[in-house]
Amino acid sequence: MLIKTPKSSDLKESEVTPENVYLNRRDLLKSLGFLGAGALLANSASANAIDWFSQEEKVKFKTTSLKYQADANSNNLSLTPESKVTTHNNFYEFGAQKQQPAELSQSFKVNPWQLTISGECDKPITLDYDDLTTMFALEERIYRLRCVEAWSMNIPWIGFSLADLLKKVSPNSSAKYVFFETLHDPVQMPGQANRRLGGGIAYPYVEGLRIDEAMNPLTLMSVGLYGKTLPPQNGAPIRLVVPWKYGFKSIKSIVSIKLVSEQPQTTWHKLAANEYGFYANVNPEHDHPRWSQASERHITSGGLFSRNRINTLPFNGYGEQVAHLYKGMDLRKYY
Ligand SMILES: Nc1nc2c(c(=O)[nH]1)N[C@H]1C(S)=C(S)[C@@H](COP(=O)(O)O)O[C@H]1N2
Ligand SMILES: [Mo]
Repeated sequence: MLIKTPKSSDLKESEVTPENVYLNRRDLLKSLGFLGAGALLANSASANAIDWFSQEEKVKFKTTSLKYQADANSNNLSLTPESKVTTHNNFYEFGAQKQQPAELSQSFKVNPWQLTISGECDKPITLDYDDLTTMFALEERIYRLRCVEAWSMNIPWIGFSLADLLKKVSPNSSAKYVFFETLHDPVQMPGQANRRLGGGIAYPYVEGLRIDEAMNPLTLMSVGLYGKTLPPQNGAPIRLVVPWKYGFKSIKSIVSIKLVSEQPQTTWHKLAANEYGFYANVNPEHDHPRWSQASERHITSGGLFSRNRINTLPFNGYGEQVAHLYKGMDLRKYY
């Protein structure tokens, strides 16, 4: 990583680094207060930033291939290319801009890892890193992912049903909801240490589902995508994928799953209850207060900014499998 005033003989950084990466680094430095109007990185704080970046470039995160069976579950959209799935992310723990998670998460440590399943159940367990990919038969599921910001992708995930995991701990009759927590580690997750970088949300990131939503066969615990273990920016080593809900429900890098009796607090709802509900079912008829949810920019192959606008489907196209969960509920009230 070169940040210096170029001599005319030197290559400019913009000539050796892809533009999106280059711009992104500048944005990050700016957001950390390192890039002023004139002087570039002349003090010791900025020297640390340089160390941090060169460190980060030495440690490249490695994915390994996973054995899985393909599931019948498919849809008629083409896949979003892997290069987009892994570079356009929302993972505020590693920065609130789309390219930052891929940039700033590459030295994230996922092994050892512990995932505890506890609360209202008879047999709580803690899974280690190896358990995550060996305890259950892995399946490939191609699911649409619809972000509340009105962009979408179509992603080949690998994982197992959350229901299989929950059955292992024998939930008791008080288990009405499931509460999920992301790792809290400000040393590894710069967005948790820096409010500006982390988008001003409270950490750890938390999410929740009603127990019947959690037990629905579509609800996936994902450990991989595109035939390999998850890269950190997509939520390694294990994340939730709930395809009929807005993407923010699909919490990443989970360390705790707790069966609880009351509806739990969730990160985005806490931040802006009028904009983000607990249910967050994809619903083209219920607009976000600041924008329409009737259509979405579907991210496909082509240049980074080549996107198709498609109509958003109720329950993101999974109504047949999940609409019955909400029978009799006013989905405008329970948004
Ligand atoms: N811990 C955590 N989980 C998270 C987020 C986050 O910022 N932190 N962002 C959510 C949002 S808004 C979306 S759209 C999806 C994006 O998943 P992807 O980056 O794998 O496409 O992750 C969700 N899970
Ligand atoms: Mo999102």
